[in-house]
Amino acid sequence: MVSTVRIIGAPMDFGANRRGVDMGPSAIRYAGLAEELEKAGVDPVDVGDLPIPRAEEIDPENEADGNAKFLDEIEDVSRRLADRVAATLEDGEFPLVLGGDHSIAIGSMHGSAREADLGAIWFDAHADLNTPETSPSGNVHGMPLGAVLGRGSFGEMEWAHAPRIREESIAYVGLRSIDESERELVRNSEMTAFTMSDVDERGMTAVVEDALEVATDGTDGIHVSLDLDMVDPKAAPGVGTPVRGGVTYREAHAALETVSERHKRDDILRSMDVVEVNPILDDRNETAMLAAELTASAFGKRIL
Ligand code: B3U
Ligand code: MN
Ligand code: MN
Repeated sequence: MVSTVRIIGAPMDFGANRRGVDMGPSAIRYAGLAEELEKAGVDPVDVGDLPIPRAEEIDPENEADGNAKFLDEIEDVSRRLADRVAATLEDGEFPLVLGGDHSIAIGSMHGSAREADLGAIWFDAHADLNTPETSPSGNVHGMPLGAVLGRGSFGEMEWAHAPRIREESIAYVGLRSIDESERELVRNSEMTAFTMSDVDERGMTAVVEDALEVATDGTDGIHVSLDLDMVDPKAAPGVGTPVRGGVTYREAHAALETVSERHKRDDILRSMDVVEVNPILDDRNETAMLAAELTASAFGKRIL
């Protein structure tokens, strides 16, 4: 089992509709991520942030890049992030990527799937399966799964299609906000979707155990993508796009603890990203603290 966790900051907000998530990596570090990981028994090594231009420095013309805003900038960051993640795995360390908006998952998943058949658990209120053709907003943070699954037309970023990620190896947990057009995409896909109704009916632990079955079946390992907006805004107010009716603080911990229990048994975790923390909207860094704590739970931190 990999014991060194390489923390890679990806302070990118080009994919989101609000400024602020670019400060996510700083806030999560300040909230004590490294200390939390040490409590979980792993060895964190922080390699700092990927250099990312500020939105203010970019020609506003670039924003309107067809129906995918800032696609050129996101393409460049994704390529560099994918290389970093792949190099981390080659060095025998675990890539933990801090966002940033959820478009960073394009780079982290692509890098993680270069040398492995990769399953994924997508903890999120949203399905993030749009493409430039279907997106109602043009925000690429609503499209990362579309990009890595090779759907739609991503132009220069078509390289992001990761053939070693199969739809049937992806499970959503926490869904509750899906665009009208996206609903059919999810229904017609091979992915497994556990919505908030499933969490209500069956409890978080059972749901995540099933999601783990989906993601580990026939794969070499899994990517965990943790969008903090999975959590209810009462416990995680500092996110780019809060959606009421999310999971509680306890359920969120149970979810990540269930991942780590399985990891302890079968060494399944390969890469992870923690995204959409927006310190501008947060309440005394509470959401960043939760992000740090949940990450530690994923790596095995327990109460006793
Ligand atoms: N599905 C919408 C909204 C959205 C997706 N992800 C977030 N928001 N964070 C869209 O714009 O694609
Ligand atoms: Mn998301
Ligand atoms: Mn989301």
